Amino acid sequence: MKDLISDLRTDWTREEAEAIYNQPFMDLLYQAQTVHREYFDPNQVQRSKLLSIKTGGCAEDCAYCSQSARNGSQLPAAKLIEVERVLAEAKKAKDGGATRYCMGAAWRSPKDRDMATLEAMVHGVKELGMETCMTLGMLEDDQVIRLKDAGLDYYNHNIDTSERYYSEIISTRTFADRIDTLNRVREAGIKVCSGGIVGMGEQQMDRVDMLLALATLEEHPDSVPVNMLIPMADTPLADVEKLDPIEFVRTVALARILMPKSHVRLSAGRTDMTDELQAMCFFAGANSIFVGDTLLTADNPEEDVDAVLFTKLGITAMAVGSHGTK
Ligand code: SAM
Ligand code: DTB
Ligand code: SF4
Repeated sequence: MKDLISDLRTDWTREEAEAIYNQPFMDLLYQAQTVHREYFDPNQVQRSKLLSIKTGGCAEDCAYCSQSARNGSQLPAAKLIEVERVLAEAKKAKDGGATRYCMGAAWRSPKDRDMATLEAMVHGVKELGMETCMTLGMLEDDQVIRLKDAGLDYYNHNIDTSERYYSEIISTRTFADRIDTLNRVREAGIKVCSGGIVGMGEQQMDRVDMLLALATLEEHPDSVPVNMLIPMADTPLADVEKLDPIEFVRTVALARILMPKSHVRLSAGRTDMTDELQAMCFFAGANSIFVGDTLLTADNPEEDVDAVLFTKLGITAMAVGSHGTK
């Protein structure tokens, strides 16, 4: 094993990333935990809450998603929900200990007629004292500026997989479209949340390349969600072979080592993970989760189940605005 001290590098090479990913598992975990401790308290985990503000009927064809109108699952298309409902839900989430509120919409991109409502949501959630995050699809320059001016702290926009595997998963937009939106968001001064999904039938090199793409952006994303695919009925990935959990932990560890100061989020898929697997992910450097019993459309562990896990592991909640310095 080489040098354990990790700087904020954006010039990682594929050879370096592959060597980190493929080293003996104990060396990988030790390196990840060592890097993690340089920037974070290893016993603190940040908690975000998700809300689907516009569900179903999406024009995109993402092969993993229950909300695409093109997938067989045909989740009915709902309208953008009311601001009051969002604020009532956000208040509950805050009372439950979440520090960041993430509002997600099943859109290719927002329509200009929706912007005023979105701005009001951001404004209202900020007034509750929570960090705000939205995930609305691709954004134009003027939309990014309006959201920034409304007080949006984070924008989630996942690259989902490697550039090589991307067209196997989505045909209605390109990897380059995703990177364009990420650049716009960063240039406007909104913090970037970007990660992807593993367990979609990709190769090991796709997992490595996905993280390499994020780690070689001009700046590392502030948050990197690593989602384990939740197989959705009637989607093209409904019956994909399950990923070996050790590969999942290796992916989390590589994210931590390449992007030492980012919040690495153990995102979708926790309902099917054992306590031991989640503990190993935290040891590998994951330090953020989604809380509450629902993600956007899928189940997530109940609050009391997470509370028991945190107690068992001696993990405490990270405060609002803790950005990777101990
Ligand atoms: N429509 C917007 C977009 O795609 O950018 C925002 C919402 S979308 C549901 C947000 C992210 O959730 C996706 O990019 C994907 O990474 C993740 N996701 C969606 N369905 C998932 C599933 N079945 N399993 C794991 N992650 C999933
Ligand atoms: C992210 O990376 N994962 C979240 C959030 N960003 C928007 C979404 C997970 C969705 C899981 C499937 C669902 O609930 O429909
Ligand atoms: Fe639409 Fe987002 Fe689902 Fe893709 S992931 S189908 S863009 S809601």
